[in-house]
Amino acid sequence: MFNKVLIANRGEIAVRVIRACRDLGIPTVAVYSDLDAMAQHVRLADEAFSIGGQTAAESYLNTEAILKVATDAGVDAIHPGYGFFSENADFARAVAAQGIKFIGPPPEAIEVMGDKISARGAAEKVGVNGVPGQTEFLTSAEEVIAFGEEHGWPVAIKAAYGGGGRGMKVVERAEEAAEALEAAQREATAYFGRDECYLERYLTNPRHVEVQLICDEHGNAVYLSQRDCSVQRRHQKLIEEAPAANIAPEVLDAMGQAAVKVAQGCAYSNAGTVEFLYEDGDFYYLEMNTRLQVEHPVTEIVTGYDLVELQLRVAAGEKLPMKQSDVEVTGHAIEIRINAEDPAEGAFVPSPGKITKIIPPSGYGTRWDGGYQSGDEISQYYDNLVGKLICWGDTREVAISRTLRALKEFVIEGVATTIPANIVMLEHADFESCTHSTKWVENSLDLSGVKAELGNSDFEGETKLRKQVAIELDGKMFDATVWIPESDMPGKAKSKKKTKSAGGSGEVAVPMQGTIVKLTVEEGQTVEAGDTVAVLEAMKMENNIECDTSGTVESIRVQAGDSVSGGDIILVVK
Ligand code: MV4
Repeated sequence: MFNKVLIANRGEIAVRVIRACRDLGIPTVAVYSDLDAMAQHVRLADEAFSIGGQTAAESYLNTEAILKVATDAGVDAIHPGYGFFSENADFARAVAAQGIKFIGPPPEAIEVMGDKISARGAAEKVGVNGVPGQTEFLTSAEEVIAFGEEHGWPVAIKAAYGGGGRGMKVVERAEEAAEALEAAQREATAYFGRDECYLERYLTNPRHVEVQLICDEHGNAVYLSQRDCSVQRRHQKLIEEAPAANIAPEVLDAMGQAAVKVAQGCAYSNAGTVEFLYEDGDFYYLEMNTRLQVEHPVTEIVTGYDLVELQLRVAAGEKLPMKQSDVEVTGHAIEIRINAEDPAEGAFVPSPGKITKIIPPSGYGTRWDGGYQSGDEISQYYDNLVGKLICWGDTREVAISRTLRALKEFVIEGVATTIPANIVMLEHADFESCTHSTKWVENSLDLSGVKAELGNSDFEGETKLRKQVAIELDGKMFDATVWIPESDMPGKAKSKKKTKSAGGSGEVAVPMQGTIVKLTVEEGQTVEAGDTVAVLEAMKMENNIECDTSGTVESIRVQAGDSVSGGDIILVVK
């Protein structure tokens, strides 16, 4: 086993890996950006080293700085967590070149699965079917039209080097082909630096079912149940569960075996997940994620295996401790991703800021995997995940009611969270009957009236702090939520972080950190209040930035591809 492990990550996943190492008696080394000097993963690790910087690119994506810490601290392995360097073959190779073990799959397997066309090829090679589609790069809109006429509409244009739904465009009919291809290529270039795309038939109402794998370096692979991750919005998963409900056991078993074949076909080792779309009794291979996933805890709960421990053991050269026939699935587990976002009737507006108080629920069948404690800051520079609530029960029904109990107990103050929306989802009959699909949240769930109590005022004026207070009325205690302007709080300076595109000033500011994908106006052009002037990629989605004054575009201060911070003025209308 390893002598010392560096965790090249932050937040809840860094905390999760540190704890697993500690369970095994392995000392840990954390790295941190300037913003994370006081973060929970830093407090928890045995040693912690600054790598400087604020943005991900300056810190958790700084190979040189991380490798220097690894060498200085004398670690013999690096765990990448998820995101950041977890699926980066170059980083995995750079780590290996220092004589340090990368806790993840071989770089060759990361590469095969990183390119979605070769990933399709890897499945085809072992007889696993993807959605009917192309294995070559798409070159023209005419090809899209020919494919649609042959296989039927709609057709999906996907970025070959993409993932997470970015760069995917759905084409309903021939007339849309040219524009959709242009948009897909533009998005692919903005996110992944390459514009190659390919085609697939588009399934209109699928469920997202994925198979967890663990593979050792001796050719053994087992699948550990499945997860249903169909409750998502704009490719952001909101709720995940294990096992996948409402699917015939033979189908699930075939899916598990297909996943094992895909992994063995590319000499895979360590933890990985094979994603499928499931529709009308059939499943189709989609892609393989070559990392530990956010939602791994639901699998741990129903199978009884600690996935991070298994990752460490197989990376250290140990054989898998189990065979496929040893794996049993018990009960049902549900994970809720709790994000610092105001549900805002379905808009899900980021709500970064200081968590003034957090008391996660506990009790039987309740697990909290978090990355923050009271007083910690959710920074606009990183993702909004506060942590994950995982609840389990003997049956799916029990798991649902326990999750609801726990969510209603959750105390979190200072930032708005997705909890009110999570409650609506779990109480919904479609979720209960497991008849929802990946389209459910966006197309049929009604979130009107669902928002952070009294609203997140961050974009309206002064920042207000949410506070929970107890009120006694007639000898009975009631909980109440109040929002107090920050300037009224004792010892609080007026918030400086607020900047807004002030009505009438003509200065258009972006509401959050991100990348300018496109400018839709030119200098000298006449605009009306409410017109879209730019497209900002932030929080993994494209957001239209509007001007709030009518007039002429006087100056444009950014160009496509620029990174911007929340509050930056990108354009002036006079
Ligand atoms: C699809 C699809 C339907 N048909 N491919 C989105 C993310 C990326 N992993 C693949 N995605 C999809 N690919 C075909 N041919 C529907 C989706 C999709 C989706 C997939 C999984 C989970 C949520 C989703 C939400 C919308 C679309």
